[in-house]
Amino acid sequence: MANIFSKMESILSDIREERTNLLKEYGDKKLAEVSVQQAHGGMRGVKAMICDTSLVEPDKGLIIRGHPLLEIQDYWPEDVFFLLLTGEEPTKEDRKDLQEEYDKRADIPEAIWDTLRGMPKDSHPMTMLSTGILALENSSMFDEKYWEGITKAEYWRSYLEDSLNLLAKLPGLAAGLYRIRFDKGDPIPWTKGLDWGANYAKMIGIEDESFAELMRLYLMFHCDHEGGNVSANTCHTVGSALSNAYYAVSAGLNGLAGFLHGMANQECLRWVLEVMDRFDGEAPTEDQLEEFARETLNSGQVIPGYGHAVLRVTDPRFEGFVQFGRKHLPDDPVFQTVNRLYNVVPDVLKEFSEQRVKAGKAPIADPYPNVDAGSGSLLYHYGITEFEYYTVLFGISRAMGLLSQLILNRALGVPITRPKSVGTRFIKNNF
Ligand code: NMX
Ligand code: MLT
Repeated sequence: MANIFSKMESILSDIREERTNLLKEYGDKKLAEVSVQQAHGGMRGVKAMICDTSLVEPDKGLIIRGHPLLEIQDYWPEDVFFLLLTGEEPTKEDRKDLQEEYDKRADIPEAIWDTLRGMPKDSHPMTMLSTGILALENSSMFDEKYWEGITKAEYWRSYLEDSLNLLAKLPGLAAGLYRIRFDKGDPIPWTKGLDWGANYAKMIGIEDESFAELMRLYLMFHCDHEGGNVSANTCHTVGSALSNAYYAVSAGLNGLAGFLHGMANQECLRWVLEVMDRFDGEAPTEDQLEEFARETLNSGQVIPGYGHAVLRVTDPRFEGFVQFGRKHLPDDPVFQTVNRLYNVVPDVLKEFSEQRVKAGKAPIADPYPNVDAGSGSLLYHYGITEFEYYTVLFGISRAMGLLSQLILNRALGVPITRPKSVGTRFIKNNF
């Protein structure tokens, strides 16, 4: 049995006891009150769910199990999955244990490739990812165990089995669908003994050590963003009905495919290339970029890669990607454009926000770049120029956070999600 199972066994009784005591002691304390504005406004700021894998502080960004992201940026994806799930810092053996598990579980049945090859030629890569995950659903261990009649206390174990199977296959699925969708040849199989990030790099067909390094970083940076973001929240809700990990992750990733969520990375690169096209593919000056940003706002569109529902500072994930770019591709014109945009866009957004407020509209709460403002320029540099694909990479990384939250929720017996809705008449009659 993999060490990760015994590790979970050893920590679960404490976590369960802690939860029971916490509810006994503080069960009737109030976390939040909800205003009519919040109920109409995407529940922004309403504290109404529990998530221990990570936290997003408005002035600090992502903190994973107490570690600010940039302080653990040398973690590999295997390490961060261990940390998210167990809350403990991984050892070299923990990383190796997960790698051995992935080696055993990474093969992708031919039927999955047949399914993806049979899809419309212009299918969006996120549709192919989600479909590929659903096509793997017939192998769910949880469903099998549920029909055998396992107790609730045992649910987490088969969710963890399903999670390891899915995580092992996701890099191959993502790389293979890229090759099918963009006519790059047949999928390349998993290489035993190679880590998750480097395996992905090899399977997409880019054999370059600095690209493998980028993939470890990229796949680690997107892993989680607490519980309330659209993909995590969706996965949480679907999983709460005891839909298995395949259904729940696929649902979460369908949310990630929204333009205001993970799909902003494709939109951001589309926007950057659009302005570069005007200047023959060269990096435009800051004045030219400022004008372009104003044009975008005045035409009623959002500036992709800027703004956030929670953050009020530059996203540390963006900072980390800029650091990588400065080291590996400082002269790349796309990367230079992204950097110049960072010098001008926040002020343009602040000015636009003031105009909005004068016109009686809501301010733009966060004028700074989020993760999606920088990631695409790095992928583009290494030859992944099909920007419709970028959200797939966000998705396979995010699966680690979704699955960690899902396993913990089943281990703690978190009940089915069912908030109460009220109608407009209720508000009119009651206030
Ligand atoms: N460009 C133009 N307008 C913006 C922007 C932006 N980048 N960000 C916010 N606004 C507008 C927003 O559309 C809203 O307008 P209205 O009242 O007319 O509907 C107003 O400012 C107030 O919104 P906020 O309270 O600042 O932001 P909210 O929490 O509602 O939304 C985002 C957060 C992330 C959806 C929003 O900032 C946005 O649309 N950003 C661009 C898309 C993007 O980069 N998304 C990726 C987020 C990270 N991720 O990976 O998921
Ligand atoms: C994320 O990584 O999920 C995004 O930054 C969106 C969010 O946190 O709401």
